[in-house]
Amino acid sequence: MIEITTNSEIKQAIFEKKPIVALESTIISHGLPFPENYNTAIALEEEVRRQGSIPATIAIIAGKIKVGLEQEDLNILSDPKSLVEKVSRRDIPSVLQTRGNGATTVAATMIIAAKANIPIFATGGIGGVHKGAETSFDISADLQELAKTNICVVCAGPKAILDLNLTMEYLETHGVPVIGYKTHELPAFWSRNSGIFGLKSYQTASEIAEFLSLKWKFPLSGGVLVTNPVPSSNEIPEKQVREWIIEALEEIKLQKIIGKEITPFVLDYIRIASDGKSVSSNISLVKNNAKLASQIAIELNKKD
Ligand code: PSU
Ligand code: MN
Repeated sequence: MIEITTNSEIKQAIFEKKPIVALESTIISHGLPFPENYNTAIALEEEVRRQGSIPATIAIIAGKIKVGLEQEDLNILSDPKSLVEKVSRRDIPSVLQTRGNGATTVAATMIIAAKANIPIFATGGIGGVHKGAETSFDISADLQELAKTNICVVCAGPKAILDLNLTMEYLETHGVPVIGYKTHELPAFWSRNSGIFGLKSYQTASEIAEFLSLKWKFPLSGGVLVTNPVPSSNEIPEKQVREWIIEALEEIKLQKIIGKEITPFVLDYIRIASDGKSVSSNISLVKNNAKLASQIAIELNKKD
């Protein structure tokens, strides 16, 4: 087996059975611009601690799978000059082989968190079924991972650039529960509304922890998606985002952008189109998710 490198704080937290929250790194290297990406990575760890859990940011650094990063690792991941690959499930062996640096997506972070026995994970927005997937077949590996890996992913909904209805259908087919925190309506990343209703809704972290505990105790394998709407003060209304998304998707066709480059390109396009508003919104929602994830980790820790 290939060893996972945990820092002393995470080792001790695992030993003492303290609540831990996994955090991903694609958002640092490919989701946010510099220097906001570095500041956000630090702020997320602080937010997890403030609520009482220990943060474990996950990445591959110089070919080592790391759970819990050092300052120097965060410097590498956030510096646009370092060559950091976007690493999903299929890319893990090649970054190990080249001893490269890899920023892990939701899918890859789930895999590593599960191996490290960390069941709660916070991100911004998950990948999903892209618009036009009936011809492009572009469906994020995040969804397959949710289908099979026992991790609770706390997010602000699937990224609004996706086909949200098809994403929900896909999750239903694969038996992935989607929980709304204080909402029955699926949140849409930068926006609180999507027009898609019918989520199982809970008001407290403790009820969510109970749901997780029952699912895994049964045991039913697979992930759970907790969706937590972006705070109202940093929301971009759905109507406003729609135009930018249409433009961005036309641009990817023109520039023939494909595969794993699509999501980072669209996020960056919308950053420029929104005059940075999408970045403040993204930072706010991911912090909000780190907070809820920390509370869920504490509650889950109380269960046997
Ligand atoms: N959340 C954010 N920003 C991001 C991501 C999530 O706020 O950049 C990343 C996650 O790592 C997710 C990835 O797994 O985007 C989805 O990429 P793709 O659509 O290529 O699967
Ligand atoms: Mn894709």
